Amino acid sequence: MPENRIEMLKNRADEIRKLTIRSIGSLGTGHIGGALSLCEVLAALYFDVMHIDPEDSKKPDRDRFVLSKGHGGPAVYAALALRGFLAEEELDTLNRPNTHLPSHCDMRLTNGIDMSTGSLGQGFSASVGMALAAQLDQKDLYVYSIIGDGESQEGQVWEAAMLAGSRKLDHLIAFTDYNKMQIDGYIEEVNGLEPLDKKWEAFGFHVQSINGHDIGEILYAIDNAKKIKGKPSMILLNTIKGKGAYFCENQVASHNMNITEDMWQKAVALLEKEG
Ligand SMILES: Cc1ncc(C[n+]2csc(CCOP(=O)(O)OP(=O)(O)O)c2C)c(N)n1
Ligand SMILES: [Mg+2]
Repeated sequence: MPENRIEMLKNRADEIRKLTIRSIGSLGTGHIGGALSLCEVLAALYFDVMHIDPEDSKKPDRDRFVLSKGHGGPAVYAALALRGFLAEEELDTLNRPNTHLPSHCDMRLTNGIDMSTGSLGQGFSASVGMALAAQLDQKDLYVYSIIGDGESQEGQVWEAAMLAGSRKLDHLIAFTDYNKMQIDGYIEEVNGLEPLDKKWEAFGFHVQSINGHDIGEILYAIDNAKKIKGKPSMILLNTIKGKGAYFCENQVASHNMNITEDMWQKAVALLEKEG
């Protein structure tokens, strides 16, 4: 894989991360942990993989993206802004009155958002519906969908998975943001998911488990997923909740927390120094 392609995407992921810390930080509160675990996969999807066009954001044959764990919306807004779907200044309106950028994704409000999400489980069902519709219409588009590991404790996820496997939706490429934490604590302590790969396989998915912060592994896994015929794909992204923010990295408390001006500015400055 060309080195400069990976470097470009790493830089995009860094930009997404800094904008996300800034937008949630300047609001003073939000779901920062589960937004920061997404930065690399969003960079790969928005800046390499997906066929989308900011000039024609509703193009019927575009690839679809659903952030089923809708509370990670701010990271998607950062990606949309960098990709030209939104003005970067809009990020400063996050979750404020009359904003187009609510804390959770809303397709009625935000250019580039394909599905409203936030009620865990529903976004993945919608993704399966989109992939089924594309299959019936014989369209070649892909549906990319990200669920949370805590979200995977919702029964609805598995109903949708059963349909996707049974209908052989090979244009559905799903990801689990496997950051090992949910709102109430560690996944394994609340309601363990292991062996998660075997569960998805049993539902008819082709499964890969990778480092979710490694751009090269993400691109390789998506390429592999596209080669698989007759099965939907699940890519388990082993990630770190709160990745890159010194005040909450790998902490359960990162789920939804208060952030001072000092905290977010220092976090962004540290990332700039590293980068
Ligand atoms: C149906 C439903 N039940 C409960 C919630 C409240 N809730 C919001 S986030 C969350 C935890 C999700 O954990 P996970 O999917 O692991 O997200 P992440 O770790 O990526 O933040 C819960 C229970 C919700 N949004 N929807
Ligand atoms: Mg989680």
